[in-house]
Amino acid sequence: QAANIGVVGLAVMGSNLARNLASREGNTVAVFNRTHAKTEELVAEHPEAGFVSTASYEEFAAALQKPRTAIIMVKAGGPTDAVIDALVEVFEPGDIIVDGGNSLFTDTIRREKAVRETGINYVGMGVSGGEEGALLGPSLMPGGSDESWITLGPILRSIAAIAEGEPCVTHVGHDGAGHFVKMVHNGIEYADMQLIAEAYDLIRRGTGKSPAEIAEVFAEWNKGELESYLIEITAEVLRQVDAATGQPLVDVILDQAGAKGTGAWTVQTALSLGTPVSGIAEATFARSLSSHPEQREISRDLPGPTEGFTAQDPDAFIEQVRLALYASKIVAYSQGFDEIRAGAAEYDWNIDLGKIAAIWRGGCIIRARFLNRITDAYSETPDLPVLLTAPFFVDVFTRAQDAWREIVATSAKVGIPAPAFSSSLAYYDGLRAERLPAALIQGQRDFFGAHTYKRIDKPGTFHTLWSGDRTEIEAEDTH
Ligand code: NBP
Repeated sequence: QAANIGVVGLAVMGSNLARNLASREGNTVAVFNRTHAKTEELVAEHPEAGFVSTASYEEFAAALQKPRTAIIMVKAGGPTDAVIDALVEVFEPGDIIVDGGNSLFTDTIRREKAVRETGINYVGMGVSGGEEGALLGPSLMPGGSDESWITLGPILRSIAAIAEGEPCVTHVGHDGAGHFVKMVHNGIEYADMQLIAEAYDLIRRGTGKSPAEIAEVFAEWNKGELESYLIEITAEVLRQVDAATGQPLVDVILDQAGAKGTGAWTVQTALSLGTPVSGIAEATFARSLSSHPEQREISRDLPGPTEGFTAQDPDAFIEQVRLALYASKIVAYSQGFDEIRAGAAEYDWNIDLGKIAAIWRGGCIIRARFLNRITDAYSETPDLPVLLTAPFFVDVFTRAQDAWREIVATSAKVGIPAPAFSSSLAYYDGLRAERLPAALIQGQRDFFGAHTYKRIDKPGTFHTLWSGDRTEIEAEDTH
């Protein structure tokens, strides 16, 4: 029986995605894994899936209907290149190769270009939702050509998560657009997690509540405007008791956060695009800081504030933290969407930002109620230059204003690190400022490097003769 779709790479993500595909009406799924025993194991464990088992790339290609469509789910980097090279050998023009791994978008741009020359379509696709998402419904962010979307669209729609009746998938844009958007998704995820962690830390230190009690706070928050998967699982984690010690699990987990690199990619890319994703950067660096025990050890006795901290009115304090979290979260998402906007301009992708927020409402890690507001904001003003200026968000900032400032001030005063809260507020105030001290920086740059400056009162580019008589001359624009 010919298969209409194939999966290469049957580790946890690939086998779950293959099972998801097989469970949908009309799909027959061919499967292949470099180590054939894994293919046999999967096929034996899931007879209901009706998999077509293949033992070589040739057999895999022969099992697929034309145009052949294969989704690769292997380790990013060299392994993905190896599989692409093998598939290009056995596929024909018009066939479609989809990379569902966590590839860096610039690799995807390179691969798309190379594969396109053979006449085969290449699609880089971001997949979010982890193992469970892959099995039950992920959020899917495919890039690639319009032609491949015609074949892929219906298949992907059938396996994606559903949010408010809509499948969480859209054709994001050409070549690397899908992996770019997935990368920023992960960056936003870093920021969101860090903000939640800071909120937890402030509440714990400020009120002395136990993790189980704070779990109730998060569970309560999850019923309101902060409702999201990450808030929900935070309550679950805080509630968990360690079987071995009887302690809250969060107290026996080593406080050194790991990272697989997508946060760093988001920040590195933002730096080259000149997009200030300060919340994502702080979140990424906060993980790095936590992971240097030797530096933390030697720094433990550095001077800090003399007085301890207890919130006078714990309930009021918790509400302030909630508002600060919401306002900072809006900043983080606004920054992430700014990076997507800048990436789309740089790489010539036509990305519908409102649609991106819509496909993140289900399946993925940052799924949240408030993503609807982002979709609304972009449908009202598709070319909105700064997402957080949309009326709905302005209302939140109006409400959260005092609490946000109070929490950032308190954290600084009492010595509780809240880098994502405070950098989000600084970004917000930077945007609001009528005049920025950037003018002084331009003056300094002109002083030591003759980098020139522009004036507010007339066009042109100017330089002051700092080491001469300090008169101003018109100069060539050197930025
Ligand atoms: P892994 O990332 O652990 O990759 C294991 C798979 O890669 C196995 O099937 C392995 O085959 C295959 N492979 C390797 Br390694 N080198 C190969 C080569 N040279 N040729 C052919 N196959 C090769 O699997 P995963 O955790 O299922 O993730 C798959 C992809 O999905 C990754 O890119 C990951 O970043 C991405 N992703 C993961 C998640 C998640 O939550 N885990 C979420 C979203 C995306 P073998 O059996 O022969 O060794």
